[in-house]
Amino acid sequence: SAVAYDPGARAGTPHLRAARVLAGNWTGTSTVPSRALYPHQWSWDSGFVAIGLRHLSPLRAQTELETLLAAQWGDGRIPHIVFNPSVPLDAYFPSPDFWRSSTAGRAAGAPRTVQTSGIVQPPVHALAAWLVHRADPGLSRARGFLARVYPRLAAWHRYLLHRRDLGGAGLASVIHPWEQGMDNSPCWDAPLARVTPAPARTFRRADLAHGAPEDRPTDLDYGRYVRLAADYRDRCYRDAPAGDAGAGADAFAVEDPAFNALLIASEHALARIARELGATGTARRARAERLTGVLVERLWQPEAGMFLCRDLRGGGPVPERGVCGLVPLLLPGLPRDVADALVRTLAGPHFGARLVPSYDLLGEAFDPHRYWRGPAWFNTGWLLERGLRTHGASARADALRDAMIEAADASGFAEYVDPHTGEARGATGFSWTAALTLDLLQ
Ligand code: 9YW
Repeated sequence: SAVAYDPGARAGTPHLRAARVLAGNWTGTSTVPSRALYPHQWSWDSGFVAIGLRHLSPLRAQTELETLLAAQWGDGRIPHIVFNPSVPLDAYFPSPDFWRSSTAGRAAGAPRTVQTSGIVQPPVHALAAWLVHRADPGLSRARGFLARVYPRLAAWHRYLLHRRDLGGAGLASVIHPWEQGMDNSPCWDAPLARVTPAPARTFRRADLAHGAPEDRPTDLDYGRYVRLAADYRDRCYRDAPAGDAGAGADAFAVEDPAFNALLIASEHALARIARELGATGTARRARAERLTGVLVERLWQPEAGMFLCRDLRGGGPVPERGVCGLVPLLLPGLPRDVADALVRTLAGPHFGARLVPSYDLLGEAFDPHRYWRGPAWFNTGWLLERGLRTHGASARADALRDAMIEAADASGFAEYVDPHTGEARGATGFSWTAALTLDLLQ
């Protein structure tokens, strides 16, 4: 039967509610992850936000990425936070006076006019730029979008593949849990245990003013995060040469499967961007394929049926199953047996909940409410949905997509949710939850 146009019913759609979240979190040049909890621009959040925003406004999606890239450092790094100068210093910790990018980051080429952090986040940006271009190629060409972002994205990948190849095998390492994006994952417990925490009286957390303490990292974790970041800053954000584990090197250095999978997926995207700009992209595609092989060689664990992190300082694989170990499913060039095993693991006892948990359901540290120690997050869910589709598991991809859309909308676009019940945790009105829901609705 014919359905009459009804603006009232339209107001009730998940699409409109998601769009409203993004409108509310838009500052004019970029999007804050959450008004209350995260009042600045975050690097990988902006990548995910742009992927959703392209369905509402390709121009705003391009602007989101351009604003982030304008804060890139001379050495190629894209900082994990770009600070909004009109937000009071005590609204978020660590604030610009902790990072001191324009002085401590001088040698590494930190920008003079904008304040940023000095660490990085997962490289989802080239993938986002390509998807944003595809949403409106005419506008993108008219604005020279890809031509302007390409050199910056290429420099970003160069930084990660050279300065961050601390293990010497070709993969990028993270030197702080915040760099990997899954802050308090149990994967970091062992590598972090070697770090002497900064005394609690030397810093003041801002997150507890907005979030329930039982949903957030502990004070002890925070002390260690602060120590690692302060040491890096005090070394003027210099990266140690590959293989150097000595006094000048980072206490924490981990090869993470999700970070590297995003780098490889983004390298594939850079190959497409290069082609669009008139080059062949062949060298980049070959590099992406070679790196996929290195990822499997270094981090694939057949007995676990998934990838595990490698702790460069403690030597060897970290025996914890984090969702990061499933994210390489995103890669088209994965060997068939590896992809099949990942699809099985996703449905098995360790990860088989309604929504994909951030950590092993059977793990000792599993907590369905605490941040990256169990709750389901929408960015990792989105990456896995894409991965399932890439490897032909479309019925599973559909089921995950439907469960995510339902949980995102019902939770008020929560930052993270209980993986069994979908109950909201952390902040609501969270940007990447809304953005990726929009993308899944297309
Ligand atoms: C923090 C902004 C960021 C995300 C991270 C997430 C959290 C920041 O929020 O970290 O202060 O702890 O873990 O992935 O980018 O949304």
